[in-house]
Amino acid sequence: MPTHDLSPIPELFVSYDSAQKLKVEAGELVSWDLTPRQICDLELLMNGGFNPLKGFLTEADYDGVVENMRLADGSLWPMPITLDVSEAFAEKLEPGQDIALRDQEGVILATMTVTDNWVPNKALEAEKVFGADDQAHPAVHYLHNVAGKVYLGGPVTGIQQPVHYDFRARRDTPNELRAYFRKMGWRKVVAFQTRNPLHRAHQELTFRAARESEANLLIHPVVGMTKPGDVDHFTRVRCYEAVLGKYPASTTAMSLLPLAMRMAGPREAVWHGLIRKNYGVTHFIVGRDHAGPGKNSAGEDFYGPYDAQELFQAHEEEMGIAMVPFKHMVYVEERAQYEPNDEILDKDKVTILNISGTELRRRLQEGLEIPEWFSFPEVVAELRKTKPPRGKQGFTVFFTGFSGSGKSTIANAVMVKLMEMGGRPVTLLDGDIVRKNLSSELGFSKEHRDLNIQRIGYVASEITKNGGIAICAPIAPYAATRRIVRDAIEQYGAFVEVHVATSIEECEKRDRKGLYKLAREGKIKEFTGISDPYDVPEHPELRIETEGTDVDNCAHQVILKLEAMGLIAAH
Ligand code: PPS
Repeated sequence: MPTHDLSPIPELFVSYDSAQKLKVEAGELVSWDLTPRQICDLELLMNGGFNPLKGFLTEADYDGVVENMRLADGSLWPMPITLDVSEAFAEKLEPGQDIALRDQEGVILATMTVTDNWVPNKALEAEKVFGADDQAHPAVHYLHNVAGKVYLGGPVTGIQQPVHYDFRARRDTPNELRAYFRKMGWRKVVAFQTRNPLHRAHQELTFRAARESEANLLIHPVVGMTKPGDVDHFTRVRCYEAVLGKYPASTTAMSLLPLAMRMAGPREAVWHGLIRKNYGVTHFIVGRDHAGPGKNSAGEDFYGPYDAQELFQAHEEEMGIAMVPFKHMVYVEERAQYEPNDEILDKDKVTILNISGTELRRRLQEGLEIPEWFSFPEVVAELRKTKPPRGKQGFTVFFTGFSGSGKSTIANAVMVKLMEMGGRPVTLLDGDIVRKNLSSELGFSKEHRDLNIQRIGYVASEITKNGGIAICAPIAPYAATRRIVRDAIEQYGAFVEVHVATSIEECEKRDRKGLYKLAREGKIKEFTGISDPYDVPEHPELRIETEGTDVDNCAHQVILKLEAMGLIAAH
């Protein structure tokens, strides 16, 4: 049994007076504007959540962590915490140079002495840390498409915490939670990590876990970054607050963890355990498929269901935090209570009820009943507020295909049909319109095309978030960029990718704008399909063959798809 040492752990902050002085001096330094994920990592580095790390990993530490989950000095650490930057930024730096780390508004949060500056082997990192170099894994996708090419390592000096305006009273540093446990006399604390709303089964299992370990309970949800598509943390925290009142008085606390998850399954479980240990926790609940990223590109799970529990258990002693395996709880109708599935001996005589995550999302999307045995009415009401039925949510239809494939014509027809139906505002972001109004300075290099598509994605995601319909019709030749746009939009509503699959031969034959002729003559460079690549979408929601089909019929196929997806009411 781990001893419960609640003395303060080291932080990376300097004193208030030194911070004021350092902040002025840091104004002169070369500065790096942190990404949202780096801000999360920096917060936990500075406040001791990532103890024993003293900064972003050096190359030697990184190599050890990737290879065998150990820092160069042999300490257990499963996750590379790296400062990824662009090549252009890295080139400017001298070895040993101090840089300022700023948040997205330009506030200096810390300085860092750059001792290491290297180009990582990302494919190897993906294989070792996430189990496969497969971009269906959100962290592998991030690694290859969002993270910079170069990593910087070195010690960090903390000036101030990132500012949070939301739920301030619910945010604690490791030392604040340690002090709270000391004050309350909580000698054993079991933590529950979550990125989802809590329903009755979770309340049952967490309380049982605490009772069985004779411990107090800490609900410790992640509010940094979770899996794309998760319920936003504002909604979740309101849900958690409603559930908190269902536990017996003074047995349970809740605190928000500003962690950027990686969904790395087994390694993530060990990482979560080490972080909780820093927060002064003695026991940690690990469930089936803990921090699982979903299916890989072959449609199989990335990790086995108990891999996380096994890896955690193998390091439990060294970590100094005990694992409480998560029991799969189901509702037994006859006894009107939740019971662990593997402890029900009379399964043939009772009715076992369960609603899966997918089924819950379906019921919310379609505005169907969610029974009281499954969740608390307050939680359901919160979820319904943020997730109205699909027919009332915003969405984006994203056409992609060669120039002259018919994207704009079909998009226009779809827009008119949707406007005729009414109900939600419709905006058309056609390739040419965007290039005139949003991207007039851009050309057709890969970099410029990516910027163009990201701008379209940004506008479409804002429209979707606010309940409108965005219809986009750019060429969007790169699969990775389309994926980034999809992830951004799916946080708020559906993303319907429509591949207008007109062949390049047909487009060239039609040559409506005379551009193909110019491209063949070499007068237009980097022309998609002629002298520039196009990644054919592998799994679009809809593929339209336009050859031999009139526009009306093509547009009708899109409308039928939208109806089938529950996005518009059937007529
Ligand atoms: S991209 O790749 O998504 O940013 O392209 P997009 O913004 O949709 O712009 C494509 C329109 O610009 C014209 N055009 C070219 N297309 C492809 N390659 C090159 N080099 C090029 N130069 C100009 C072309 O008319 C496209 O319009 P559409 O509506 O697709 O025919």
